[in-house]
This record gives sequence, C-alpha cells and structure tokens, in this order.
Amino acid sequence: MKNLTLILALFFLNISFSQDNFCCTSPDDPECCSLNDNKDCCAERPDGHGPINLMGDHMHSKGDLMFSYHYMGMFMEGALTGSEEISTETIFENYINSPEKMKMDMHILSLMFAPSDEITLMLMANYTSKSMDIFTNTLEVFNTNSSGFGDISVMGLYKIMYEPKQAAHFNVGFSIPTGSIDQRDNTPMMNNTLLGYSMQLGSGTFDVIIGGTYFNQLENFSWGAQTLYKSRIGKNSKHYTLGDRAEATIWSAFKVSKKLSLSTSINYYKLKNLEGYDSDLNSMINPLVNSINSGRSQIDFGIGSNYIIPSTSLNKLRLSIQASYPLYQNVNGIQMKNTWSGVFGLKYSFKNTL
Ligand SMILES: [Cu+2]
Repeated sequence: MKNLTLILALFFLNISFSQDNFCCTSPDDPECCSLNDNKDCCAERPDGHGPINLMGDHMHSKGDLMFSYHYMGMFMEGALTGSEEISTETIFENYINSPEKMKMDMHILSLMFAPSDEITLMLMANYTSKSMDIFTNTLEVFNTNSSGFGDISVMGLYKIMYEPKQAAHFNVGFSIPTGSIDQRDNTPMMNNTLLGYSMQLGSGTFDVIIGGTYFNQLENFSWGAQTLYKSRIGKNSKHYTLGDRAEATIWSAFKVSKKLSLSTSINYYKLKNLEGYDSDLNSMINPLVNSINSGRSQIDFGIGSNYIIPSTSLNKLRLSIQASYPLYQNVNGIQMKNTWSGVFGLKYSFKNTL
C-alpha cells in the first residue's frame, strides 16, 4: 500500500509540471510549426506518442506512413486464487500438475497509414512464443512450448478533434483469428498433448474492438487517457469463447528535451470468464486447462521513455521502452501470477507520402 501511495504521488507530481498551453515555445524554434500548421506540432514531440504498450494512441496527418516493430516479454510465476498466493501443495489437492513459471515473447509488426487527416488505419500482426514450466505432483518439472503467428488486428482511428494542445479520436477495429488454437506439445503423461488455453496463440473468434483516446499536451508535459473494449463474436471451432476484455489507461509524460520524454502510466483491465470449454482438455490435470479458472482484473503501473533518434526532417525514427508491474491482480479460480512485462519498440515514419 505504501508503494501504491508513492507511485500515485509520482504520477500526479508529473501532472503538476504543466506550464503553458502551447506546444511550441517560440516561433523561431526550428522544430516548431507555424500556428496555421498546428496539426504536426504536437505529434512530432517525443511525448507526441503515448507509452509504447498502447495500441492506437496517436493519429497521423494525411499521407503519413509509419512502420513499427515491438518486442514484448511477459513473465508469470507462481499462482493466485483471488488476489492471494496459493501453494503448489494446495493445487495438488485438486490437480495432478501445477504451473510454476511462464514466459511469453511477442514480436509485433505494425503499419499505420493516414489516407486523410480524419482517418488513420492500422494493421498489426504478431509472432508469439510461449514457454511454461510445470510441476508434477512428484515434484518433477517439465516444460511445454508453443509458437507461431497470432491473430491479426485491423484498426481505424477516427478524428474527433485535433487542436494545438489536445486531440481525441475513436478507435474501431477487429481481430481476425489467424492464430492457432490447437498448439500441442509432449508431456510426461502423453505425447502431442493439447496445451491449455493460455498457451494457445489466438482466440479462434472474430473480435471487435471499440474505444476512444484523449490526449492533452502542454509546454513540457502531456497526459492522455484511453479506453478499449474487445468483444468476442460467437464461438470458435473448439466450441469456446475467450472472455471479453475491457481496459482503461491513463498516462502522463514529461518532455525532458526535444528528443526525450519519460512517462508513467496506470492501466486497469478486466478480462471476463471464458465461456464453453475445449472437450479435448482434461480439466483435472492442471488448473490452466480448466475453463473455470479464467477471467481476472488487474492494475498495472508502467514507466517508459520515448526517444527520437536524430534523422532527416522527412522521416523520423523513434525508440521506446516501457516496463509494467502489477499493483493489483484478482483472478477467478486458480491462475498464474503476472510478475512484470516489458516492451521495446522502434517506429519509423515517412511524412506526406501521398
Ligand atoms: Cu504511428
């Protein structure tokens, strides 16, 4: 609780840096656009983009094209029931195996393109590898792995407003079930066993994503908020549906220099229960293959940085990092405990390609 107070104090201290209501400090500033060309003014600052773990946080001007590569690592260790840790011995009272550690590596490629000042389109694809260490009830450890392409997301960002110091847009998109839901691996019990829900790579359903983003920029400081809802449509080919996901993020960033910004963020998400179940899974083996152990709420605190690598005026290379730590997590049934996640990203923008 002491940590939480400290983190919140840090977050709001960041907000108190606000000074002037313009993103350009002086008309002589070579990085500053004229007042008639405000639209590029804000986005070209390091904190013109939100923290790197956000999706669809910023729009582009007509004709702009942006490529990005993100690496994300997510780490889990131990298990929780509700928000309390649960020992492997307790898990063995009901299951044969108990999850010990899990790691997920995601390589994400995305493309943003603005056919007009009103609309920015986004396409995202990922390659994901998952690895889980599992205890047997004789206290031996074995490992299962899965890897492959995940679901592809398409998103449209529709401008609500774009002023010198504030911007807002709607996020509307969908995800296409290109990721496998039939990942298998060998286990001490059986070869080529179907892996649990959290080891699969996609949802198996078309998912609709809707939300909105608001962004406010002051002289050396900016803040923003985003909310997204992912709704799963129908059942997948294995007769189950992953839970809908609702999330809200608020972030603040301090512009250290023309090239560097530092940010803090708080993200809350709620993942609903999985509905139905995959009948090829034996739900007594491991809590993670039992569909009742699904759905959670979590609050993460993030710290991050955006850096603009000096390059020509027509294109910009940005480097970003972000680390997130859970402040609170509450799971339904028995699930793994998230420990932290990290994102590293490179973005390359071409201006006025139309
Ligand atoms: Cu972009």
